Parts: sequence; C-alpha cells; structure tokens
Amino acid sequence: MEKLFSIPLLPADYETYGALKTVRRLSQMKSLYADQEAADRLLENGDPVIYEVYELPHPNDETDLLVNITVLYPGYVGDEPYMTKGHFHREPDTAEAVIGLSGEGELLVQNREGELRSLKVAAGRISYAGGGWAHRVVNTGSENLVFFAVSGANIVHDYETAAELNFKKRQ
Ligand code: PAN
Ligand code: ZN
Repeated sequence: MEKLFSIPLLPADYETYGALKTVRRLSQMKSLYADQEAADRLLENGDPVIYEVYELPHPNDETDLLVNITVLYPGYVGDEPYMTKGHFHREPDTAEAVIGLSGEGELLVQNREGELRSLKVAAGRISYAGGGWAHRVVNTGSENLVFFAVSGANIVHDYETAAELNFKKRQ
C-alpha cells in the first residue's frame, strides 16, 4: 500500500485496502481474566472471539505511524467485561492515542510502578496515554466498541510486563 491514502475509518474499508486482520479469542488470553472457572465454562461451548484488530499493510518504517482499528465485542467472562490483552510499548516507549468510533468503554492505563488509571472511550472522544503507560481497552457497553489507535510504528509491544501487572491495583 502506498504511503499516501485517504480512506474511510471503518473495518470493512480497511479490509478492502488489504488490512491484516488479527482475531483474538478467549483461549489466547484466558489467564488474564479473574474468574478462571467462568472462562472454562465459556470454553466448553466454543471459543468466543473477543476482538479483531485491522492493520493496514504499508511497510512500517520507524518514521511511520501504526493506524489500527479494533473491534472489541460486548460480553463478559464472569463479571468482567471483554477486554484487549493490553501492553506496554518499549524501545522507544512512544505514546498512543485511542479515538472511539462507536460503542463505549474505558482505557485502563498502568505504569511500571503499578499506578492504575481509567480513561473514558466513546465515539468522537480521544484518550491519550503517554509513554510509560500500558494500555488495555475494556468494553463496558452492550454494543461493539470500535476504536482507532495510533502510535509510532517504531514500537515493540511488551505484553509480558503488562500481563504481570494485569491492570490490577497493587495490594
Ligand atoms: C492497539 C492494540 C489493539 C489490540 O492497536 O494493539 O487494540 O490490543 P492488544 O495489542 O493489547 O491485543 C495498540 O495499542 N497498538 O499499539
Ligand atoms: Zn499500543
């Protein structure tokens, strides 16, 4: 894809332009949920899709931007709403902006010291997490939560450190 484009900010249009689609199912992130028995019960009846990420296929040089759309489905594992895995950015630890396209939820952010904060995600609203804040989106509503996320293309995703903290308050 040429690095000059103007396209609608919609998953279907991203697909038309050859977006890479990553599907995240419960079995791939089960350990992140608090209620493991509820997760096991859900998995007995299939493996629900929790979210899909659409990534445009232009080459990611370090001066580029990642401009992904995520569709986060509504649902619960026990009493915990569906959520993304969440991650830190490392090398370099660039910021991320999340812009809601439809639905509503929250952007949980946590720094490496464990401080936890929550920012609202909704259509027409921008939520910004500077460097040093791991970020996870949670669908607290009853519709799909669709959001656009932009960061530097030079990031490396660090899922491990975020999974250790898991966006929980320290005891
Ligand atoms: C987003 C996320 C996307 C899926 O594009 O990658 O919402 O979340 P996980 O990567 O945590 O599974 C982003 O933060 N990019 O850096
Ligand atoms: Zn990110």
